[in-house]
Amino acid sequence: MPFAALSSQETKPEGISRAIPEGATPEEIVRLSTQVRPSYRQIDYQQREMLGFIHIGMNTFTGQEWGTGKESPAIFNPDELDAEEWVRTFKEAGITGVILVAKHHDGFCVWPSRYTEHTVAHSPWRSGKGDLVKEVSEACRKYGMKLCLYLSPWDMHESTYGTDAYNEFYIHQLEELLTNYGPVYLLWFDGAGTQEEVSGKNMPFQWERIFRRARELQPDVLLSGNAPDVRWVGNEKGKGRATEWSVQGINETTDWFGSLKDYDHSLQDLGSLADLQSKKRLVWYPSRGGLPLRKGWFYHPADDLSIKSLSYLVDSYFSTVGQNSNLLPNLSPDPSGKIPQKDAERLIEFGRIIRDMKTTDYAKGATAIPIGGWENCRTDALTDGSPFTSWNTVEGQVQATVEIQLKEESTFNVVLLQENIRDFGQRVERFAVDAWMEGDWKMIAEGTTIGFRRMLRLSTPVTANKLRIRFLNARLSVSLGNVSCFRLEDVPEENESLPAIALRDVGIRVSLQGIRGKHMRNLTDGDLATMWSGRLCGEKPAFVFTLSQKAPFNGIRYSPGSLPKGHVERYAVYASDDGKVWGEPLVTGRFGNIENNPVEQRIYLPRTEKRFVKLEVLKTVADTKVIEIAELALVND
Ligand code: FUL
Repeated sequence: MPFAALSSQETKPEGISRAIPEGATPEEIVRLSTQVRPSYRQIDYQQREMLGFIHIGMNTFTGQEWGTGKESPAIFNPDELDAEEWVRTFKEAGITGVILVAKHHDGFCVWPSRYTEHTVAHSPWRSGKGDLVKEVSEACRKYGMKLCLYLSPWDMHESTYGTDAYNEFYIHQLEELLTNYGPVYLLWFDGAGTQEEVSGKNMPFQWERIFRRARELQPDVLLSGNAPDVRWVGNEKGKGRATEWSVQGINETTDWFGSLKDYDHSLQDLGSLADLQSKKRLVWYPSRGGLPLRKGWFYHPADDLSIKSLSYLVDSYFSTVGQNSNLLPNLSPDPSGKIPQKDAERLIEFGRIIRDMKTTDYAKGATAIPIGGWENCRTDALTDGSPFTSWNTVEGQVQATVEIQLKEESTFNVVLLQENIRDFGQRVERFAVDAWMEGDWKMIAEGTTIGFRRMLRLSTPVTANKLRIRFLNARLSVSLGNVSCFRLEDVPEENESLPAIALRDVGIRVSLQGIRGKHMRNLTDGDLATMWSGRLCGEKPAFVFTLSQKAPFNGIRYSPGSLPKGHVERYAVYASDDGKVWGEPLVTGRFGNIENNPVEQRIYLPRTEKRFVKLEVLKTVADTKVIEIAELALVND
């Protein structure tokens, strides 16, 4: 798919947003929503489909997903790190840019920031002379890849975090990143910890000032995350929405918004008319979904056997990229700095499957025949591969049909539809696709929104020489920019994730203390599909493992349930010989990022031999009383 040549437009159009006047009727809101447009940055970004993520930092060396800010830079030493190898891996996978975590929530900087001691300059890596942002930026330049940087707003190490002064500190760091390493394509302002409930601090972020400074230094930079250009799709599983609007409603009055109020990223109907009616402003705000190839974002050896399968990656591609979103696959270098070979191979193979799919567009050069209400019907506009040459219907005409006469009979299993978002915004609300088979039209797919890109993956390949697209409803009028047909190869179904392995040859009973619960068997039956649910009701709520005999163990595995917030967040683990005297905890900790990425968690314990083990719940996500657990196991592995 060719990128829109920005230079051919001569100017770089900024986006268009619209205020919703008080008392606006649904018709007025619909009309206003069709006037909203993406900026040139967003158009470029939406065309890119995917950017690669790289997470390496303190957590790589401590086995955590979120650190504490108290880690010592002395543990950071990825001595075999080769940034070119990382960048080449993404490039081979067909990805055009890399997002490097320059600073994660623990505050450790992988470049030698002048504003804190908590950096690579105080680590043994490259004898304290290393600069990972520089190495990655040079590798990106060499391979023609876009450099993107993640500067976590939440900083657990910096003492000014929670005060006005932190804005200064944060802007200084941003200035370092935007002035020393060449063009930065995207800045990532992660939302985690910017809320008081999570970080324990009410940080008065001056978002507008932060964003304006970034743009002053680099006018082309995209602001993603807790920021106005690109939003979070609402999960970290690489899952998109079947109905995905890039036109979104917000309650903020500025276009430089950081934290959004009254905006729930997890809702399925974001951008629907019902949702827009409760909002004050309409903005172009496309989504993106992250996808760690492993369970978490950072490398943990225990996850070596549970890398996402090829079919999972391909499904995620269609769920996000195929549904008007973008996908960000993540690689996790190990403590040596190398990307584990299996992870690299998996990503490259996934990229090959997608690239091969796109090599032949069976609709390229086909003839399009308008039926009902269309304007600008240049015959090749819909099948020239570009979404920016398009047909549209007259205002008020929200139904229309187009027939696509392929050059020859072809077999395909993916149909790509694109609206011309640059010139018409997003409009289509419902459509169906038919193929001419055995002398008749047969419906092969249907859907709601299209937006920049909607890919319909058919369950079985279709052989036809004619397609028909019926637009059944739209906001004000229909616009269509491109139709393509592809053939996706069969992707083997596989699932490598292992069920939790409990202690062998030792009977273990789990009992509850200060918790009321149902379906105890579901907690330990080895089946992730059956849930235990319970309610915290007493002081020091805990799960107690009683072993039939004293036995060695070195960890606890915990697979959270499916309730959005019903997860354990902070814990302490105790061991005892008699189940009465518990002493000091073996460990205390936090399941970092469990709310947004509720995958199996692992508590590492010093190898211990006792008969009783207690997992005390110190805090749940959002302090909820109700929790749900798929599996809980004491392990020795
Ligand atoms: C989240 C963070 O909390 C995770 O650790 C990770 O960096 C992910 C990309 O964003 O919000």
